[in-house]
Amino acid sequence: MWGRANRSVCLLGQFKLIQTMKQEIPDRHRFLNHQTVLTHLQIHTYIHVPMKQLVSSSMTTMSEGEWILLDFMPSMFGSRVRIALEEKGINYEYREEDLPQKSALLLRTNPVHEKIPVLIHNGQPICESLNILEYIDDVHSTPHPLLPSDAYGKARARFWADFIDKKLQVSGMKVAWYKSKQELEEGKKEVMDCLELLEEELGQQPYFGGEAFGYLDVVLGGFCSWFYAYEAFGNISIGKNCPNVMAWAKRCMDRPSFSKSLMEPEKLIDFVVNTRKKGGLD
Ligand SMILES: N[C@@H](CCC(=O)N[C@@H](CS)C(=O)NCC(=O)O)C(=O)O
Repeated sequence: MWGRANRSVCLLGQFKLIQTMKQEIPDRHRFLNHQTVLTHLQIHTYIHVPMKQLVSSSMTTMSEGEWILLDFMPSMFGSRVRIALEEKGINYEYREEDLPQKSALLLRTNPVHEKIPVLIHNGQPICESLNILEYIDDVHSTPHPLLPSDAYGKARARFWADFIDKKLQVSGMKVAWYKSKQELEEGKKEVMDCLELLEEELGQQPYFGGEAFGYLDVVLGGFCSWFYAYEAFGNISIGKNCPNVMAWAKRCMDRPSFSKSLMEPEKLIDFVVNTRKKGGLD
């Protein structure tokens, strides 16, 4: 069976509201063939484009076409992909997944993890949100690249992105989905520790990369509405110890790419309250 091993870090995976039998993935071969067929089709299309035109418009050609996002609205991982697509001005089709009953398309396009977000560009699936952000940046460098152009800047941005996913996200899960008072207390402390480190990294700059909005702003941007949920459930004030991070979040949330992409904080808090109730946590 595919994807059994990697199910620990997920938004809803902590408590299964509805236990559904996971489907076997009998059609992994079909998935691979599907990719192969598309590749052949694309090659076929390309050889009919005159070489001069192909070279001059190669950047545009790569980013054009059909973009489909398999997603789940409260997800910080999905949110960051939506923000990136909006920042780049890419039109895409949003498809909300029912996570307890994942679509056949999700299971087929992400057979390893069976998780959202999956971005499907011209039939080719890209999985894992950080990987998706880099793909978007690679094929659509306009209006400006998200990742810094220098090697050190890139390495630093990727380090903090990894920290956000391995530390902040995991600690935040404890605050939102705690099963005991002890877990909540632990989560609160860890969230604040993580944010204090990010406060130092941000310093007085408007954005993590400096004056310009970039990659790390997108990565952490997916958490902006969750900050309010952490405050509500943890009874903490992020702005008290991390005023720059909170001001950064507000600055980002004023951007159209954020208002179009993020679930509003009040709705997200309602979602957590209701899901906790349904899951018997409260
Ligand atoms: N590392 C992944 C994490 C994605 C993830 O955890 N997605 C969750 C929703 S937030 C999911 O699809 N969970 C379904 C499951 O675990 O069954 C990424 O960055 O894309």
